[in-house]
Order: sequence, then C-alpha cells, then structure tokens
Amino acid sequence: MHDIRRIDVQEGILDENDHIAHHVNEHLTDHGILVVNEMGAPGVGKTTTIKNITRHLKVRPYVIEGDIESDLDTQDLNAMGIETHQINTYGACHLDAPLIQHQTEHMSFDEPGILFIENIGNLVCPAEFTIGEHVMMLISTVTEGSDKPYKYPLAFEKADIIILNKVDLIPYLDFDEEFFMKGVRALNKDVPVFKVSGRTGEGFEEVAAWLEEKAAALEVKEHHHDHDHDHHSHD
Ligand SMILES: Nc1nc2c(ncn2[C@@H]2O[C@H](COP(=O)(O)OP(=O)(O)O)[C@@H](O)[C@H]2O)c(=O)[nH]1
Ligand SMILES: [Mg+2]
Repeated sequence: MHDIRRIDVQEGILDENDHIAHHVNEHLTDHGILVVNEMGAPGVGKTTTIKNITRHLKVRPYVIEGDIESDLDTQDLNAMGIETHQINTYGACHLDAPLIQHQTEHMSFDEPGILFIENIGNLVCPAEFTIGEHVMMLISTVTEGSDKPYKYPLAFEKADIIILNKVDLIPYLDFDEEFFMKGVRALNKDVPVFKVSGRTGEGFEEVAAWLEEKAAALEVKEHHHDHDHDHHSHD
C-alpha cells in the first residue's frame, strides 16, 4: 500500500514537469534557441566546457547556471561577456522544468543562439528530469574511471552527446577507454562521443560544430513552418 502511493505521487510530479518542459521547449524553439542540458558529476568540467565551446561558436551563447548554492561560475561567465543567469536550488539535487520556465520568461533572447543550462553536479537526479532541452549533453571524465556507464546507466542512456573531458590526464591514469566505450555502446548505440581537454582546448571545435548543426536544424524547422508548401517533399 505504502509503496503504491509513493509511486503515484512521483509519477504525478513527473507528468507535470514533462508538461512544462514541453512548453519551455516550444517557447525557446520559437525564439531560435537550441537548449542544451549539461549534466555531470561535480568537477568534471561542466563550466570549463561551456567556456571552451563558446570560444568556437558563431551563434550567440546564453547560460543558466544551476547550483545548490553560490554564483561563482555565473560571475566568471558574465565577466567573459557571456549572458549568464543563476538558479540556486538550496538543497535540491537537480533543476526542474518550472525553474527553467520561470527563468527563461525573464530573458529576452534578442538573437537566436544556444542556451547552455549547467545542471546541478551529479549523475543521478538530473537524468530523471527533463527541463525543456533539445540536447542532453553528458560530461564524463577520464579521472572518474572507466566504469561509470555501468554504474550510472540512465545518464549514459539519455545522453544525445557525450563529452569525455580531461584527456590531457590520460598518461597519469589507468583509464580503460575500451571498457568505457563498451559500456556506452551497450546503452546508447549511436551517441557521438567527443574526447576533449579543458586544459589544452583540444576537441571543442568539433563539439561547437556539432551543436551549430543542431541549432541550424532548428531554424530550418521554423522556416518550414512559414513556408510549409515549399518544403513538404523533404520531410
Ligand atoms: N587537467 C584538466 N583539468 C580540467 C579540465 N577541465 C576542467 N579542469 C579542471 O577541473 C576543475 C573543475 O572544473 P569545472 O569546469 O569547474 O567543473 P564543474 O564543477 O563540472 O563545472 C577546475 O579546476 C578545472 O580547471 C581538463 O580537461 N584537464
Ligand atoms: Mg560548474
């Protein structure tokens, strides 16, 4: 009895969250904004990754920083000239769609571009809550060990793109890339995996290009809407 009631409540929350996430996604798509939900354990390089990608972006970046407390990353990114907004959850282990809806309603999105949402650092709760993203980006690192796909399957299963960061440290570690990739492929057959280093900057140009392609596809969809008759045959 007790168990059954607990599950019902959880499902109710998820339904409501998904419903709002859908609205957030529509609203931002209308503005030509590609939404990237960035997920990963504390210290894997989520903020470093945003900084490195934006260096190569031709479209405008926007950032929402999710942290339990503090706005250190937000100060840092704003100082670099990137429009960044802070959400503090004061204890909650993930961002949810209502929080993102509230924040994005207060942003003007003057130009199309890419909105990076740095989720709370952990591999469990953020994987369970969609927040209106087009792209779920998982940051993993060689310093975490090669067994993470086996231990946190949901995050790896849901990822649309996986960034394997800190490859500059490979010579000092016993990271087993073959074992890591075997675990990834068992969960997510086609997900692109980019090897990068926030220290040397290598690999991020390719990630930026991948995202820009996704952002351009959004614009095509919008265009589609306006000139439906022109493009029907391409569907
Ligand atoms: N050696 C090395 N250090 C990195 C790399 N990327 C990030 N770091 C460092 O890892 C720490 C955490 O990075 P940060 O971006 O703040 O991680 P976040 O908590 O996921 O946002 C910082 O001290 C970074 O300088 C990398 O590719 N190589
Ligand atoms: Mg950070």
